[in-house]
Amino acid sequence: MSRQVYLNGQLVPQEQAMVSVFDHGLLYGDGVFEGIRVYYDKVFLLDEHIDRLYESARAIRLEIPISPEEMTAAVADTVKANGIENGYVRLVITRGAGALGLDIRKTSNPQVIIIADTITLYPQEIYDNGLPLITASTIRNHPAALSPRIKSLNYLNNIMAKVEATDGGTIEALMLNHKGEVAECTGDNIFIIKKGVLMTPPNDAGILEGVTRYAVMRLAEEAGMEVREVAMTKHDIYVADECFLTGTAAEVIAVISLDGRQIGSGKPGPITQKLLGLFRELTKQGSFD
Ligand code: PXG
Repeated sequence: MSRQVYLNGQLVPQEQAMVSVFDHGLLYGDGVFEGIRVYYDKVFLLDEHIDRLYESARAIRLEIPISPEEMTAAVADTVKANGIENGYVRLVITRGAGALGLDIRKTSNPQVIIIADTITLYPQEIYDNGLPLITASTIRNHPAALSPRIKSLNYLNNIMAKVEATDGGTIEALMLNHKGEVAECTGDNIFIIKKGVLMTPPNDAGILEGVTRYAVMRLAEEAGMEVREVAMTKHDIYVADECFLTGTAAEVIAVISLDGRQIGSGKPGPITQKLLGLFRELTKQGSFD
């Protein structure tokens, strides 16, 4: 089905939604993006995604030519124009076309792109049985090289780790940071449960601060659980009672093994399933307020 794509203030048929081959988004991966879900006609946790988009842009000195309020309205218009009740929204902001060189002062016209489409979900089998993880040899970007907190168009680091996952016969890979600590997966954050306490690596472990991560931490707290952001190593995962991933596409997915070593019972655990249930309730609401 042909989509209406938002491009710089206008909805155009997807065949006409084009950017220049001189765009620094293409030439250098110079830009930022967001991936957001639409559930039951509502764009899920849109404010949180918009905040992260503008923070990512600020971090790379990219000025988005429209305000967050205008972006919010443009997302709603694009979702409506495409009749998406349950689906996916991709926001992309590129640096714009420029000279063949790295100098951002020689670029102009950042491109603002919003795509609304349906989404291919992970097979139900993964939710029922959980996911085996492998550890990628590719580590997460060093924070002093390119902060993992920026959701930039430069995803090669994660793509290389994802290749390791698929080569290893699974769909996600654990990425360690430059200190050998657990960071996150290629497109998902990671959590463990030990003696009823929910734990996840902190920001300074070199992670993208996932919106789903935030939602699950908040839901767990509201349900009376203790939640801690702590540095962890693979050892903590091996000895955890439960382990799961969070992400826009994944929602909440149980992890049943790491590098062939069984975690907990080797099946999706009860707290993981409870949190998935609470998360799915939240998707009906659309936001916390
Ligand atoms: N870590 C990384 C490195 C990510 O890219 C997450 C964690 C989870 O964050 P959210 O906010 O989604 O809970 C991500 C998110 C895509 C795509 O199309 C990628 C993500 C999200 C949506 C779509 O590749 N990554």
